[in-house]
Formats: sequence, structure tokens, C-alpha cells
Amino acid sequence: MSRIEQSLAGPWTLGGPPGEIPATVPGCVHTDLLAAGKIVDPFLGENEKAVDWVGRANWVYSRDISWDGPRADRLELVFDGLDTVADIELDGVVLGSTRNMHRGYRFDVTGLLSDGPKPLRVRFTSAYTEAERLQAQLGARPNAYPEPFNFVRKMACSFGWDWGPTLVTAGIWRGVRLEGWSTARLSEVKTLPTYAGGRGHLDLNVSIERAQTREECAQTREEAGAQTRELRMRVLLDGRPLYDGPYAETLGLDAGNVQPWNPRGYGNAHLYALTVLLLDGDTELDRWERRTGFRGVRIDQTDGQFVFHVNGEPVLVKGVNWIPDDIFPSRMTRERYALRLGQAAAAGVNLVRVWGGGIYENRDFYEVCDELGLMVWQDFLFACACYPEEEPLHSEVVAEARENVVRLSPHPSLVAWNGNNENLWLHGADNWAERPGGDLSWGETYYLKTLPDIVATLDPTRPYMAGSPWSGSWEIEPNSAEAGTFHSWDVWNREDYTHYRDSTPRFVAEFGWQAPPAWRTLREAVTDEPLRPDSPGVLHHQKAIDGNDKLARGLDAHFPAPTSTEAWHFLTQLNQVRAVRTGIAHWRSYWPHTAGTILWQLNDLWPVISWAAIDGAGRYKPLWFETRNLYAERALTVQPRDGGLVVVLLNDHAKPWTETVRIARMDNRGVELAVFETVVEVAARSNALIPVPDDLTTDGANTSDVLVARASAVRDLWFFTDFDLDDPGLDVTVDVVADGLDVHVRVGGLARDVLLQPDRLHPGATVDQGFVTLLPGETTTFRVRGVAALDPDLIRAPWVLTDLATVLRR
Ligand code: BMA
Repeated sequence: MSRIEQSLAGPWTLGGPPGEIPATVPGCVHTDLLAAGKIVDPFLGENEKAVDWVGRANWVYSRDISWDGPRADRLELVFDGLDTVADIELDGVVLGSTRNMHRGYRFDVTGLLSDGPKPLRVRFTSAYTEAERLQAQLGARPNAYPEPFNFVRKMACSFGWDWGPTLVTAGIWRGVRLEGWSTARLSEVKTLPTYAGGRGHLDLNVSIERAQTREECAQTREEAGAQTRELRMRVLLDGRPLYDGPYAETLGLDAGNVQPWNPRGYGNAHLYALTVLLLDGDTELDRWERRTGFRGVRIDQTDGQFVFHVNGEPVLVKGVNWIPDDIFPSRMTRERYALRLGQAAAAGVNLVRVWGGGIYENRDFYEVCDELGLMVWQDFLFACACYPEEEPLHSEVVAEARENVVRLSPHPSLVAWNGNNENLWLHGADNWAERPGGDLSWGETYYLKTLPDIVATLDPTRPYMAGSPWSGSWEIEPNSAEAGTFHSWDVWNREDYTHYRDSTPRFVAEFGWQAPPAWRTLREAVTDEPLRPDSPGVLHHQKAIDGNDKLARGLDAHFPAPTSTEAWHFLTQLNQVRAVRTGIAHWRSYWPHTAGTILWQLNDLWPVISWAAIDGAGRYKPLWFETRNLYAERALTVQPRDGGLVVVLLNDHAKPWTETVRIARMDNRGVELAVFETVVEVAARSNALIPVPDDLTTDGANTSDVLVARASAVRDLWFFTDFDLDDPGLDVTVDVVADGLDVHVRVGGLARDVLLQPDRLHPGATVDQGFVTLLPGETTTFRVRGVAALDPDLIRAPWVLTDLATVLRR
């Protein structure tokens, strides 16, 4: 017979301090308690504190189970994920215990379900209990946060982060089922697809498990024939047989002429259906199916550089850092992954870095990335702390790494494995060795030996880097701008954003600037009256140390102090845009010396003031739109360089780009004072630099002038001051359209940073652009969508549509 799966997802019972309540699996205690009305919503106000007890309690998930399928040689209970410290008990028999959220578990229950339903209990011990026990046993160690996440293999950010709440979950967070099978099953399939010279190659490793060993078979003579008979295997690519023969544990298969999987911007992301069948004669015993793709990847690190090459071509990385999209990751669905990753792709992103304080995401995440041509850089799950290398943690780390390297092997989107987030750097930079516990093991062996060995053995087709940041060896400071990856945090933490221009690292793997979420997202989460940047609820939704002071410091350098919370909200969102623009435009202008940027961060997992471009309610911050401008295939930027200004044409395109570039100095009434024109040919995947003639930039001219640099479809503006106080004279007309409003804006004077905040109109409304600057006489249309029958007069309500000069005048 073929292996049969019987899902155990659905209704269960959760037992704990509030008694027994209905539960849903997959899920977690918080989502079940919320659904049963037993806890308040931890996203609202300061409720997070009121539900703190949940993470410290013990819980039991239970239900009766029975096997509804035909009799099988083996019956197994399979968990794709248990969060985290659990004992599993069937009809009073303890099947085993677990302590790692990042692994799957399988228990033999053959013979235990032969006569009717039996009670299954999964008893969860608080992750704190386990972590604190190990901390006491192994010795506390330096950690950037005051929580023991480094002593338990569980999503670190469930213990809180500088953008996240402390909500320590427990539960059956991924699929659970019974599997019945006979003779043999496919226990593990690893596939390493590569591409070279137009041909695809597949290295396959197929492990099987037999229901009985040969010795057992010898005792039951009559079955011995069937059990030891040679099994067969078939491998199909889009239905085409690549192999049909005796079972073989390893196979190197030529896939022939195939279309390569390409990252976004480099061609189609071709995918192929790969099927592995395990056969006993003509009987299909088991089947494994995935979509895969063929591509070659390496990172060129000669002389300190850090350039991704895919299918032989160097790739400018336009990346975003990804954190779990929900603090309760069991709530994630395929649709939500597709939405969020689609939003990254729509912003021009070509690489998503799965950050090490989160999780190895589920299959849906990587499949969506495969389809979208989004490259994935996957961190192993270590972040911002010293991690003990002693048992039992060492074995858990090895098991988890092996399992996930194999599990993710088919995905062409996965282009790199990374040992950890910031641990190699902070060990020195934060003097961890000098702090209590600094003499104990701290994870270095994981990053420099254990994990690279695992990747080299199991998946030599993907590059491994020891950490982010890392410069390749201890000889160079880990966060050196001269070599390898670089995290640019000093600027946000201590300086003005113009200091992004002080360095040209080889690769910027993290940098970012905070801003509040959309107004409605903040207002829905915080009920403070009056709402102020420093009112208690707002401060509770700001988790970074001195976060609001840093926001204020950032504003000080560019604007007068905001006179209202609304103005603070507008200006901090604008500053986030200007800061990130300063960073990315500068670094991108240095391609290929600086081979990429990975913005911190794409998403949020609750409503919070953070570095994200998309807020915790899924609403775009203006930064999302700016990211789309900065990551466009073809763009143009004005940059200060060597005491003057240059215009840089950025051509991340396979074709050369010939352009007439027109640079004009204009006064704030739109009169052109001086003009320079030139024709430029920019080679494919290159930049071209045009010095701006001195007469366009000379000091002494009116500082309210603006430099306008244009090529046909793109332009950039350079201002000699941060803001301009003349009334821009916004002339607004509104057309009601089928599913929203078209809002036309015409300006008489120069209007800097016009913003339409759709969430202020309606919770479900969206708009198609962020901050827009209009030159005298220009028009633009904001397309508000998602809500029919909106009252057009609402556009004139305070703060819905406004601009910088108006905000500063209020
Ligand atoms: C880096 C990240 C995260 C953190 C972010 C903002 O340190 O790796 O740990 O959230 O910066 O501080």
C-alpha cells in the first residue's frame, strides 16, 4: 500500500490555569486563549503586560485520536513542529519528549490505535522553565536582551525584541497527522539542483525507512520475501523520467537542457515539478513532490568584495530583512506569505533575508519566493547573544540545522546560508568576553565549524557565511566596511542620516531608520488621550532603547520641533524616507563596489514604532513607496561627491541605457536659472556618473532653489535646504471612481513632500504613492482604492492630504 496521511489538525482541547477551553491546531496557547475570550488582546495598549503569565504557565493539548485508514505495517504520529518543550503521551504511554521548535518529530504508534479512539496529550512546559533550568546549569551568558532565549531552541523574538512584544508561546504550531505505511517509506529526500552551460543537474539523496529490519523479516518467514525484495525508484521532472531503476540512496542526474531559475530582473524564475516515487514492484509505496529550479550561485569574496553571482552573472542585491510576520507564527497562511512577499517584490526587492532571531519559515514561504524569483538568504537561528555549545543544546543545534538544510534543499530561491545575526561582531564590539559568563562557550564553534561543516556536507551547492556582519576571518574586524557584510547602525543610533555617505561598505546587510506605523494602526493599538509621542501607550509600542529620543534627534537636524502628535507622525515618517533614501541612493551609486543593501526591515509583527516599511496591520508606511523608487531597475540620483554634485544614472538592467540628461537649477517659482544637457550611454548593469557643472551649484545663489536632474522617465531633485516655507498653493480636485477616489493635485509653487494618508479616510483604503514633491505647475493624481462610495469631501479633512510646508506652518 501507499503511505497514507490522516490530518489531526482542527479542534483540540487546551488545559491550563483557566481550565479547559476549545483549541485549534495548528495554533498556540495565546491564539486559543484569545479565541476563548480568556485573555485581552496583547496588541492593544499595555495589555502585553497583563498576559505575561501565559508564557510562564504549563499547558496541555489533548484530543482523542484513532486511525481510520487500512491496516498498515507501521503507524506513526508526526508533528511538523512543536513549540517547544513537550511530553507526548498516547493512552497513558509516553511516546517521547521534545525541546526544539525548529524540528519535526515522529513517533511510532504501531499497535497503539488498533482498538478504537485513544486520548493523546501533549504536555507543554513553559519555555522559561527549560531555559532558566539550562541557564542555571550551564551558566548565564552575555545577551543583548534580558531574556533567556539563548538557552532554548525557540524563536528568539518571542521573548521580545527592539520592535516586538514579549509573548512566549507554546503549542502545536505546525501540522500534525497520523501516517500509515507498509514495507517502506521515503524518510528523507534531499535534492540539489544546479545549472551550468544550459543544462540542469540534480544531485539526489533519498533515504528510506523499512517497516521491518532483515532480522525481523527472517523471523516472520512468510513475509520475508516482500520485506527484503529490492525496491524500485522513479524520478520524474515535469513528468519526464530521469531515473527508473533499483532504489539508490544517491543519484547524480543529468536533467538535460533546462530553462534556468533566475532572480527577479534577470529573466523568468523557471520551475519544474520534481517527483520521487518509491515502488515495490508496481505498487507505489511513497511519493515525494516538490517544485524546483536550476541555478548556480556563488558569492565572490575576493579582495573583500561580497558579490552574489547567479547563473554566472553578478547581481546587485536590492534586499529587505524579514522578521516573522506574526508574533504568533502559527497564524501565517499561504495567502499572507504571498501578500507580504508580493509586496516586497512589487517594491523592486530581489532578495529577502530571513533574520536569525525568527524561524526557518514554512514551505509556503520558500515556494512563494521560488515563484516570485526572490532570492532568500537564510540565517541559522542565532541572534544578538552568546549561545552555549554544551549539551543538550549542541545536539539540538546539529539536528535542527541538518533537518532544515535538507528540508529547504529543493528551493532555488534559497541562495545562501548564514551562521548567525551579529554574534561574531557583538562579541568584540560589546565586550562580551569581559562580561559575566563571557569566559564560557558562546557559539563561535557553531558559526565557524559546526554549521559550515553541515552545509559543506549536506549542501555544497550553496554558499555559507559565518555571520552577518562578517569580513571573512578574524583578521579583519567583523563589521569592517572594507570587507564582506556590514551592518550600519551607528548612524541611526548616534548620528544624522547624512552620515550614511561617510562610508562605502562592500555590502550593507542591515541599516534602517525608525518611524511610527500608519496613523490608524497607531490609533487602533493605543487609546491614550491625548495621544502624544511620549504618552504611555505610545511608549509601550516603542521597544528600542531611547527610540523616541533617536527619532527626535533625527528630526532636530532637519526640522523645527513638531507642534502636534500629527506633525510628529508626519515628520518622522518623512525623515525615515529621507534617511533610507540617503543610504540606498548613496550605496547604490557605488555599485559594484557596494554590491547590495538589505533594508532593515520589511515587515512588523504587531503595531509598533519600528524600522519597518510595512506596519503591523499590513499598511504601507511611506517608506514602502520610497523603497520602490530606490530599487527601480532604472533610476537617477543626485549625489554630493568630492565637494561638488554628480548625477548618477543607475541601470540595473540587461540592456544599455542611452539618455539625454537635463540638469537645471530652478527657483521656487519654477524659473530655470541655468541648464546643462548631455547624452549619456550607461552600460548594462552599470552606473554612469555626470559631474554637475559648478554654475548650477554655486553657493551664494538662493538656497530655496532646487536642482532638477531628469532623464526621460526618471528624475531626482536636490535641495540646498531641508524645507521651504512658501505656501505651495495646493489645488485639489476629486473624482469618484468605481472602487475609490482619484485625487488630483496641482500646485502653483513648489510643494515638497505631499502625502495622502489613506488610512485616515478609511481602514481599508490604499493609495498608489507616498511622499511626492511637485515642481511649480506640476500635477499628480493619488489613486485611493479599496473602498467604494467614499465621501470625496473627506479628502479635505485635517491631515488626510497635506504637505511639508503646511505641516510646518500649522
Ligand atoms: C539589528 C538586527 C536586530 C535589531 C535591529 C534594530 O541588530 O539584527 O537584532 O532588531 O538591528 O536594532
